[in-house]
Amino acid sequence: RRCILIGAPVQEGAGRPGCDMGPSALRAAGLREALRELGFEVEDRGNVTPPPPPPITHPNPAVKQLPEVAAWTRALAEAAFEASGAGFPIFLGGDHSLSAGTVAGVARHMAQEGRGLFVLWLDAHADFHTLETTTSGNLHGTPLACLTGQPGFTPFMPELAARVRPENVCMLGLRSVDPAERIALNEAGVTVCDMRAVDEEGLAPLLRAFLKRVAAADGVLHVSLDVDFLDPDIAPGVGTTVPGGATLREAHLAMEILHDSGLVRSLDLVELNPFLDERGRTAHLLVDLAASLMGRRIFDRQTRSFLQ
Ligand code: DIR
Ligand code: MN
Ligand code: MN
Ligand code: MN
Repeated sequence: RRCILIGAPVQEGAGRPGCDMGPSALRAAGLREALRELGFEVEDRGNVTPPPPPPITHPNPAVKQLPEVAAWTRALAEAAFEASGAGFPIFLGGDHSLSAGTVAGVARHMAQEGRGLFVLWLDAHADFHTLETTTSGNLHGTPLACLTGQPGFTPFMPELAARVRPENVCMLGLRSVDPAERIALNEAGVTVCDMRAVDEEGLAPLLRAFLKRVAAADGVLHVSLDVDFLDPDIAPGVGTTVPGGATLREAHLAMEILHDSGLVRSLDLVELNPFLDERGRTAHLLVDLAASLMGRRIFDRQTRSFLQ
């Protein structure tokens, strides 16, 4: 029952500055205290510092800050590998490019345990651009393509590319997908639950169907929570708001179901931009969602009953 907090003040992958303050805001909003209240021992390992950026350039001139992101993700993969052997790591972002590192590190640990890693990607966006297809050049739009082995990443991030099977990934909350991402996703075999699916079928059945697959494969789950998964009305502190996101209760319900599944082993909290937040409102919401994922509840439910 140990939680390990790892700060990842990465902002080089986002289009605007401010995500580097995310780890501080999450700490100030009481993440450690909320976890202690749930009975966890909390070990805060502080913020990761990246090694010097490697001398790499990409032929696509749109690509921004690839050396910096490569340095960050390499360091984070190492930190994630170590932490996932010692407890439940929570990675405090930082923009979403960091997940190329954290997920790769967790996947490496789980492979040693003989467990397949599944990933739940809660996001308005697919983050499925390759270094060739990105037009914004913001590398927070690429981590899931890197992790699932889409072409072109290996020369730049050899230790991170293709660490997760595309069939083991479920995206939930999508409502902003670029044309090149749509084409790649149709080929890749990733499970895609867009906001229309959430509206038509409900979040709980979609999530349960995925969790059943994780359990059936004896897998374990990493949750990557992008602030813009949430509706901007409840979570304004992010640089890439998209209207029509998850409601407060949908988000908590997802976390509550995930907790009851007993399958989650690690978590990213990413894209919080405290400069755009309203007096810590979004930071507090993320702390509350993390608490729900880690076991805060209204009343007890029969654990794992949904998996029967
Ligand atoms: C857009 C926005 N697809 C891009 N992406 C993200 O820039 O590639 N925004 N991830 O948060
Ligand atoms: Mn282990
Ligand atoms: Mn994202
Ligand atoms: Mn996003």
